[in-house]
Amino acid sequence: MVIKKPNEIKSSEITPENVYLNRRNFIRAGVLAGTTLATAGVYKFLNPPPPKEVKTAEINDIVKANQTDIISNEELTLFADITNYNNFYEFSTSKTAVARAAEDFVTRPWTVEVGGLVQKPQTFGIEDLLKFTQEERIYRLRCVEGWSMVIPWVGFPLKTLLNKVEPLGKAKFVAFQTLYDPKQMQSGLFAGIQFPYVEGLRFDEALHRLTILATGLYGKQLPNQNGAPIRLVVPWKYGFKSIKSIVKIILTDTPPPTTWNIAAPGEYGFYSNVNPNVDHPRWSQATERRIGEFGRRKTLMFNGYADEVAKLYEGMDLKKNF
Ligand SMILES: Nc1nc2c(c(=O)[nH]1)N[C@H]1C(S)=C(S)[C@@H](COP(=O)(O)O)O[C@H]1N2
Ligand SMILES: [Mo]
Repeated sequence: MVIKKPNEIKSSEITPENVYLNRRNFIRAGVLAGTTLATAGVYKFLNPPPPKEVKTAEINDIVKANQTDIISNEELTLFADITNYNNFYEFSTSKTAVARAAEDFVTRPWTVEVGGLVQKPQTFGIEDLLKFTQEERIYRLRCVEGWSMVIPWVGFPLKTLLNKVEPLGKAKFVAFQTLYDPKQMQSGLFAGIQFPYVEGLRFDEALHRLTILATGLYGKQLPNQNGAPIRLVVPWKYGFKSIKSIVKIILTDTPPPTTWNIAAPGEYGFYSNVNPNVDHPRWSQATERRIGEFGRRKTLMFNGYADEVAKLYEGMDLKKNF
């Protein structure tokens, strides 16, 4: 397929809401024909809230180099799906409800504190971080729940930011934290996980070229439901490592706590690399449903990025370090 630069994508191509709606109706008809079950859960599934149309600023004026790094040549997931099927537990535990629940989330002013084991701790304003934004990266995002998308992120390597604060030699890990504002994030008390949401990477994973801080997608500034104004993307790991709406990045010498590991240590480890050979204790990880497709596809080792990242884990038992 031809990958277009963000400024070549017409809004009619990236918001094909009618296509999205028609497909939903098609699924609905198929399921109705195939079942007589009419539980409340099924009813809810068949009648998701209508997709929310997202209006967000173009990012073109701050994309300097405007280069596209095609790391997946598969068909892009529709903008309407990327922005209406989300995991963001602070706002809602229902994937189709996040877009509306996050509609009024305030992301300006916004700062990200970067510190810990560094020479020059610094707090960055979002305007400065947007200036680092350089390129579009087309990555697969694979959720631990067995679905995936192909998303044209706009962002910059995490390494760019880490270099600015001059990491000390003893830095071995990087800890990340999401904003937690219970006034704005109303699902927090009922979500069943601890907030603020925290995540972590080993330092070499954080410095890897595939690891980016995303400030946009499809050439537009990041929609609230996708983690505005800045979120991590680590494409070879399950989606929950890609922490949203970051306010703090701290370099440490010990492994940082991670939200899903705290919630269920037997189910979610520190590494959480996409691995079709290691099942989740309650379900297989061998296949996935690509959002927008029928049927399932085989999950690839490291989500298809093995050539670039397998060497980070040489000599490690990935069944133990899941
Ligand atoms: N703060 C925060 N970050 C989060 C989550 C969350 O609930 N809270 N969910 C994670 C999970 S499980 C996934 S699959 C991805 C989903 O990103 P998307 O909605 O942009 O596709 O965000 C991740 N980052
Ligand atoms: Mo996920």
